[in-house]
This record gives sequence, structure tokens and C-alpha cells, in this order.
Amino acid sequence: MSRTALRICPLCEATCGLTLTIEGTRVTHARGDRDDVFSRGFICPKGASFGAVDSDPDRLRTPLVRRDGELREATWEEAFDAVAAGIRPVVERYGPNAVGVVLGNPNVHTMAGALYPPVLLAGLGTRSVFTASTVDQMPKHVSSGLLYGDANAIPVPDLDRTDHLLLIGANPLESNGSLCTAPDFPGKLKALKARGGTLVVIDPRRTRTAKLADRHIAVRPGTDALLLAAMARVLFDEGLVEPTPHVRGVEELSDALREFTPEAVADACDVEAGLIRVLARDLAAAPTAAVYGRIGSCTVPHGTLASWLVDVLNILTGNLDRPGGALFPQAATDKTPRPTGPGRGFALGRWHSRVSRHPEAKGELPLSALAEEIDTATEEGEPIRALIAVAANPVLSAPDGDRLDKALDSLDFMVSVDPYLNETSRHAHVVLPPPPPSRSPHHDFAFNTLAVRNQVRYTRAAIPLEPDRMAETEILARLILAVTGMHGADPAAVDQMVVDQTLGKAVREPHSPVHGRDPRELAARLTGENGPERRLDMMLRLGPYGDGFGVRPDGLTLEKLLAHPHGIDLGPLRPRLPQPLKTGSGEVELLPEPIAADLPRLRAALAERPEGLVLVGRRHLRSNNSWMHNVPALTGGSNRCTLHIHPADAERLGVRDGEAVRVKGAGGEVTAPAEVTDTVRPGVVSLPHGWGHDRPGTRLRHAATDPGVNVNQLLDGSLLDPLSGNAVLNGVPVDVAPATVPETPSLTEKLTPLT
Ligand SMILES: Nc1nc2c(c(=O)[nH]1)N[C@H]1C(S)=C(S)[C@@H](COP(=O)(O)OP(=O)(O)OC[C@H]3O[C@@H](n4cnc5c(=O)[nH]c(N)nc54)[C@H](O)[C@@H]3O)O[C@H]1N2
Ligand SMILES: Nc1nc2c(c(=O)[nH]1)N[C@H]1C(S)=C(S)[C@@H](COP(=O)(O)OP(=O)(O)OC[C@H]3O[C@@H](n4cnc5c(=O)[nH]c(N)nc54)[C@H](O)[C@@H]3O)O[C@H]1N2
Ligand code: SF4
Ligand SMILES: [Mo]
Repeated sequence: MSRTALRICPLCEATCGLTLTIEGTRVTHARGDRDDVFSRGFICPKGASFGAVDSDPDRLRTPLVRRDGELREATWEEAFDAVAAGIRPVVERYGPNAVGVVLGNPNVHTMAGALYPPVLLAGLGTRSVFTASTVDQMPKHVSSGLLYGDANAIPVPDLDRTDHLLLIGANPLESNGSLCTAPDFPGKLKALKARGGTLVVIDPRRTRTAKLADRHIAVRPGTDALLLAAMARVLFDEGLVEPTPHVRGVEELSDALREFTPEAVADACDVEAGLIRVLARDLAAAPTAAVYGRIGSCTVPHGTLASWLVDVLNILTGNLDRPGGALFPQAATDKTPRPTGPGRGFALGRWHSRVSRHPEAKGELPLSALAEEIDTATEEGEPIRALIAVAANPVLSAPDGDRLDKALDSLDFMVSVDPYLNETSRHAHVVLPPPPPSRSPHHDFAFNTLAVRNQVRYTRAAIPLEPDRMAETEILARLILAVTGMHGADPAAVDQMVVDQTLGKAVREPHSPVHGRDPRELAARLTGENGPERRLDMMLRLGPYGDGFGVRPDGLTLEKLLAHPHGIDLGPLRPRLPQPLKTGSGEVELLPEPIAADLPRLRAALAERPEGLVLVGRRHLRSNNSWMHNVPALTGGSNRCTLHIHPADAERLGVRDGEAVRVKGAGGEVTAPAEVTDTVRPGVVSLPHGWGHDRPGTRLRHAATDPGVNVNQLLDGSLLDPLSGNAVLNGVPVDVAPATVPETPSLTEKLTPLT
């Protein structure tokens, strides 16, 4: 007998509502939930394969503990005993910084990943913190921190209402969107065009998104900051500046960008000066417009400047914080909005990494520096000797996996919270496997703060957890206890502690709806089946739409949310300035000092025009970073690890379609089949990331049949955007040549001569 259950899809940032068909304890089918208040029935091929992803036979079912060098199945009790015994001595002997924490991408796709890592970091007190953010969007956080005083205040394009969308280094037709949560992003782009709007795409590849555009500009990789600076220059020179209110520093900005004229940047960008003027004029002329940049604008040498200039263009054209422009979402679990006024601002470089002295950003060190922080001793302090990895596969996702591979092997202790035995978790002494998504509840703490429409949804686990399994929330709560010296305590104590702290603080805040009340009385009112649900209830009730624990009886509570299984729509994005600002001035600070100090580096780039090929990445709709190549339904076809190369470059280099090519970078070399295609511009080649599933000791049986190569092996980890510490993953110089096939020795050569 089959039944259905609702589940928000965790497989990308679009957060579509799914209706799962369940037979027994298995998801046999997934379709879009037509009644979902946000996604309205949309589903993509990945979501449609939810069942296959969920029931992958290679998912681990029990914890693994290393004994005599081998990872063996163990009980949960044995596993947490081993974690406490592995981490505590390192903390006690070498201090907390000797314990590294790596948080990977799926943490933003699970409730556990939102609720527990902050407690883990606070409890451990380590500064050795690395996350996927520094191979992704850290430049955007830094730019937001400097402009708005809040690294998490990221404006999103108002896709449903804009008249003009300028999309830079993003390919939502494959990625389904990022830092812009929008189910059916492709449909929204088509709707934009259908209502007479304009789509402009800047990308060195003619992507599926670019094919949809009214105008596609195949910029030279890594030069977007120059291009955007020149667009800003045109706005100033042609009197097209009509800035958003609450902004300071417009004139200073005009001075600072003086040299970046269209003529000055044209050669470096490979975009004609006249066209740059047209781009700027079109942006200014549109009734409403939004500039939006993603991976291709972040993971480059001037990632922070490019991210900043995206917002600068929105601000100068008055499009920041207005409908149809780029606005700040307001999520249901956001903190109670504070009164408008100056804040504490955003500080960078409060401490530095030990080996290369990289400044911290948002409390994190660059993931590119993880290997050296483990394998290099300095007089400054202890190297990392123990590592906690949660949902992270940096051996494939970060630069120079071979070095990291060796470094991980040298650790005294490592624990991975991961459903797979993969390239990274194979080094762990303990692997703690979370249950598959069908067994986990879901709420998008992170993505609702980036959504193109305010809404709130919560789905409980679609299938009950088997008795031998442990919820990821409990795994992380027990992990926190084990590594902070409270091993064996009741995991509910972790949630209780957070509730006590949060409510204790809320009652002291004059602007809180619960100001002056008794925190114990409030805690007693919380509903929910378990700690995580009680915490969700608390956040909803304290949040901007909350019931304030009875103050606003119509407001949100967990109970109310549960009564709306398809979610609650909270309306379109609304102008919010100046409330979100936390800068020292209380205004948008258009030309922050660290940005001004980085402009000379951009100026130097005007003259840079390296010879040779540069590498960029690409994503495929049926893939997801490094962990979805093990699902047969999602592999094959065009989802392959091939090197895209333009016909002109192929001919010049003697590279033939389908034949092996050797790609060499600063960090190493890889060999992959060539795919000759004019969808990449001349001078640029493209390899996808997340491949290279050929290391021993993993259990990814399907992925190993077509392992692909690790593009990040071409990097040595030294190329960073200096302000954010973000890895440079795009626009990287490489050499490409046909792979000389090693000649097979003939039979006679193999035989040892008898004479
Ligand atoms: N060259 C190049 N490199 C890149 C990129 C690029 O564009 N080009 N993109 C970068 C970007 S944007 C990102 S975000 C990073 C991603 O890099 P990572 O943060 O390392 O994330 P993934 O590669 O997705 O690996 C996720 C890990 O989490 C595990 N996992 C899956 N589901 C769950 C779960 O529910 N719970 C737990 N605990 N674990 C789970 C998987 O098994 C896997 O080990 O890669 C970056 N690397
Ligand atoms: N199917 C699928 N979906 C995903 C993921 C996945 O792996 N697969 N990963 C998820 C994650 S973690 C993230 S962060 C998002 C990322 O979401 P997107 O940013 O939309 O990701 P990409 O598809 O990599 O698009 C980046 C584009 O930038 C272009 N580019 C490269 N260098 C430059 C440059 O210098 N300038 C410009 N203008 N463009 C450049 C590339 O050619 C590419 O088309 O996707 C998410 N969704
Ligand atoms: S677009 Fe993303 S969230 Fe929606 S079904 Fe596909 S993978 Fe899931
Ligand atoms: Mo990402």
C-alpha cells in the first residue's frame, strides 16, 4: 500500500516542495507539490530522482570506527566514545585551535546543519574554522559586511517583478539559482522576457542561460570587476546616477573609479567600450533593474570587488531596496528586527591563519589553507592535529586535494559526519552517518533569507527513523557534548541550553516582543516533538512575523506552521532600508576603506592580459558538487567530466573531439576527454568540479565506474581573493595538450631476454 508525504527538496537552493510517494519504507516517486505556496509544483530532474538519491545502497547505515587501521562497523555508543577519546586529549594538550572544523555545503540544506554547528564552534572555541563559503560566496559576505554592516544582508534580485536582469557568472538553468532562492528560476527568466523585460548574461561560456538572453557577453574570465567598474564610470559620466536613499560616499566613489573608463578596461575584458556604455545605459534606462552575480563573479581574483560592484550598480541606479530591483528578504526565523540606527559594523582580519597569515573573514579561514594548517609546523602555534568534518568533501572541492589527502592522513584524529565513505571521510577515525533526507525534517533557515518571496514552510520526516538510526540533529548534539568534555550527557541539554540563552537575552532586549518577561514561563510555552522543533518554534515566535509568545495572537508559531503543510506565503519582498543596516554610520557605506585599499590591485589588472588558456568550471543540472555521481539515474549523457575547448583552440593545439587531453596547472595535471564545442569562447577551457572518484578506500561503487578527474588538482591553493580568502577557481591559467598515449609494450619487450 502506498501513501504520500510532503518534503521540501534539499538537493539545491531552490527549495521546491515535493510530494513523495512512499511504499513501505521506500520513496518510489517524487513530484512537485502543486499546492506549495512557493514552488507551485515545480520539480527538476534531480528532485524527481529524490527516491534514488535517498535509497542509494552505498549510503552508510551504521557508524564506522577505525580499529587496527581499518574502518569497521560499530555501535553509536562506541563511536561517540571514540570521538571523545580522540578529540579531548588534543584540546587538553594543544588547545582548541589544534582542532579544526570543516563545514561543507549540505549544512545549509539540513536543519541540523543550521542549528548545531554554531553551538559546536562556540563550545570548542577554535579559530581553525573552514567552510565551503571560502570556495564559494565569501566575497559576497565581505562586500555585504562592508556595505551594510552585516555579512548576511544579501540583496536578491526581484525576479518576479524586474524589467531588466543583468546576470553575471551564474547559470541558473543548470544550477537552479544560488544566493537567490527561486523555484523554477528558468520559468521566471522566461516570464521576464514574456512581460517585455530584458535578460543580459555575462559569461565566458554560451550556457543554456546565455542562450535565453537578449544579450550575451562572453567576457574574459576574471575581469568582471573591471567591466562593472567601467559601467559605474559611465553612469557617473553620463549623469545617470540616481542613488538609493540612505547611502553615503557617492562622490568619493566617483573619484575612486575615475580611471576605469570603458576604453581603459575594454582590452582586458575583451568587451568593446561602446558595448559597455550600452550595458550601463540600458541598466539606467530600465524602469526597474537588478544586477545579480554568482560563482563566476565570486571565485576569481577580484571576487570581493566584483561582488561589491554588483551592489554598487544596483545602488547607483536606485534599484537597491525597491520592488523590481534587488531587495533584502525577511525570513520568518530572522532575529527580531532591531531599531534603526548605527551598528557595530563589520570587521575583517581580527585574527590570521598561522602559516600564510591569511586574514579571517566572518570568523573563517580560507579552505585553501586547510592542508598547510595541518601539515606545516610554525613557531606561531600548534598545527591542526584533529579535525571535525561535517558534510564536507574538501579532498575534491578545495584546491590541491592530493596535498590535503596526505595531510588528513597525518592527523591524530578525524571524525566525519557524512552518509558516504568518500574521498574525505575515508581518512576519518570515526564516521557518523546521518539518515537519508526522507527520514529527516526540513526547514530552510538559510535559504529563506535569500528567497525571492517571503514565505515559510516546514516538513517533518516523511518516513520514521529506524530504531538503529540516529537523527542528524541528535548526532550533532552528541558530537558537541563529546568534544566539549560533556560526553554522555543528555543531548536534549544542548537544545535546552540554546533555548535558555536565547530567551534570557530576548527578555533583556527593549525591542523584543518578550521584553521583561520570565524566560522560564516562555520556555514552558514552546511546543514541538523534540529539541530542534522547540528551537524552531522559539525562533518563529521571536521572529518578525512571530506571535511574540502571545503578544500578537495571529502571529507565527510552529503549531500554526504545522497546520499549513504547504507553507505560508508572507508576501513579495518589501523595501526595508535603513532597518537592516548595521554600519557604524547607520547608512550604506558605498566606498568602505578595505575596498578602496584593494582598488590599486584592480587598476594593475588593467594591464594584465596573460597569454595562454584559462580554465573555468561548469555545473550540470543532474549533478551536485562532489556527492551525486553515485546515483545511476543522475549520471551519463552530457553529465560527464570532459574538457570543453573551442574549435579554434582545439585545432591550434591538435586536440581532437573525444580524445584524451592533458591539462596542467600550478597544482598538478589531469587527463580528460576533450569535447570540442563553441559554447566556450576562444582562450577558455572548462572542466566541471566534484569528480575524481578513483581513490581507494571509498564506497561509491557507481561513481567509481566513471570517476572523472579532480579539476581542483590543477590548483595549488595559493590563488585567493585577498579580502575574503576565497579560492580562485575560475580564470586559472592552464596548459592543454593532446595526451600522448603511453605505448603498450609489445609482448617481446615484456619477456625478459634470456641472454
Ligand atoms: N573547481 C571548483 N571547485 C568548487 C566549485 C566550483 O565551482 N569549481 N564550487 C564550490 C562550491 S560552490 C561549493 S559549495 C563546494 C562544495 O564542496 P563541499 O562543501 O565539500 O560539498 P560537497 O562536495 O557537496 O560534499 C558534501 C559532503 O556532504 C555529504 N552529505 C550529503 N548529504 C548530507 C547530509 O544530509 N548530511 C551530512 N552530514 N552530510 C551530507 C556528502 O556525502 C559529501 O561528503 O565546492 C566548491 N568547489
Ligand atoms: N545542478 C547543480 N546545481 C547546483 C550545484 C551543482 O553542483 N549542480 N551546486 C550548487 C552550489 S553549491 C552553488 S554555489 C550554485 C552555483 O550556482 P551558479 O553560480 O549559477 O553556478 P554555475 O552553474 O557554476 O555558473 C557559474 C557560471 O560562471 C561562469 N564563469 C566562470 N568564470 C567566469 C568569469 O570570470 N566571469 C563570468 N562572468 N562568468 C564566469 C561559468 O562559465 C558558469 O557558467 O549552484 C548550486 N546548484
Ligand atoms: S530545482 Fe532544486 S530544489 Fe527544486 S526539485 Fe530540483 S533539485 Fe530539488
Ligand atoms: Mo556552493
